[in-house]
Amino acid sequence: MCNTIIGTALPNLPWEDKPKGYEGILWRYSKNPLIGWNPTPSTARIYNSAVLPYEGAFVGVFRADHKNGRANIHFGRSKDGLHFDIDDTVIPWVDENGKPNPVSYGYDPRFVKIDDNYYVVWCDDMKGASIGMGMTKDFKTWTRLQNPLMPFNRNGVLFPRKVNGNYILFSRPSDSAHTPFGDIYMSESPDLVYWGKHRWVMGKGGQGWWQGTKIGGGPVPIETTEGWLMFYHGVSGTCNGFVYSFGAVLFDINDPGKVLLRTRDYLLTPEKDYETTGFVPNVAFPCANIYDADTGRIAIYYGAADTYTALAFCQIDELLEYMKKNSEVF
Ligand code: BMA
Repeated sequence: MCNTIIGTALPNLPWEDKPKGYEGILWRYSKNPLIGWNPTPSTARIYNSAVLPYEGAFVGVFRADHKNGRANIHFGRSKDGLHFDIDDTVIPWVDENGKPNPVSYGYDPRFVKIDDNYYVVWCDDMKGASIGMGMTKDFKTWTRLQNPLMPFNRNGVLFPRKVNGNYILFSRPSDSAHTPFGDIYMSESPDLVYWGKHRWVMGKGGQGWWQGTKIGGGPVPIETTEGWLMFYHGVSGTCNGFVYSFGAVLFDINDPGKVLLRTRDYLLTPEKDYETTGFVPNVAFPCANIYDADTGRIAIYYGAADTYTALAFCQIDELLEYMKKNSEVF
């Protein structure tokens, strides 16, 4: 029994033991990728997507690049968290009065359950990249909420509960295009409508180069006895383009803007063919994690090469012990 993750048991968590002799803290699912090219009639690639447990099975919001090259978000279900039945049509968003309110494009969704509501936070179009937010209770009616922040911004990550009476949203302010810079900021709201108390949380850089160009929040943070654990992506610029790896960071439980530990080295960088080869080579982009609080096992869904959906695993105590010995906070 592991008591480090503050959450519920998930005995049907997708899982595979660490391969014998493997020295890393995070290991890949041996049957990756989970989702390959042209997964549904209207979509060319499904990646950078988010999954949550639901009634003994799983639900997810999926970033789908359509066959005209434009991205939008689809809903899907899975019995085992490994095989997905994804709608061929986009999520039918309505406004707060129930009128259709489609998004012009949407990508990199995060999915979070707060009380009995399921919130989607994605990269939205507000005359340029911005944070979109919406919610559903039943995966049938999908209500778009107001955009929480001004453009330009991406990588919105909503915490799974209020902290000190406020909802917490991480974001990565940027310019409109494929931004060549970026740090993670935090905003607070009492009601998911009015956002303020904006502040800087963590920046690119460090001794290593893997996160030297920009960083961005990843999956919904996991509440643990040691703090909030979040995986995040770090980008390095090479003469052949950007390389997206990911690491982990631990924040103070009562002050999520305070970094306690941060992996000095990446936990996963593109190495496998499905990560180094695809629509955009050399991208590993985590958007979701699910976990079993009883065992401390964590499964991380990440997009690979802007083409595939892949899965990796770790165990919370092993990860935290590693982070204590291999942290660089700057
Ligand atoms: C980012 C986002 C991600 C994408 C990554 C690599 O800016 O657009 O969706 O995975 O670039 O192309």
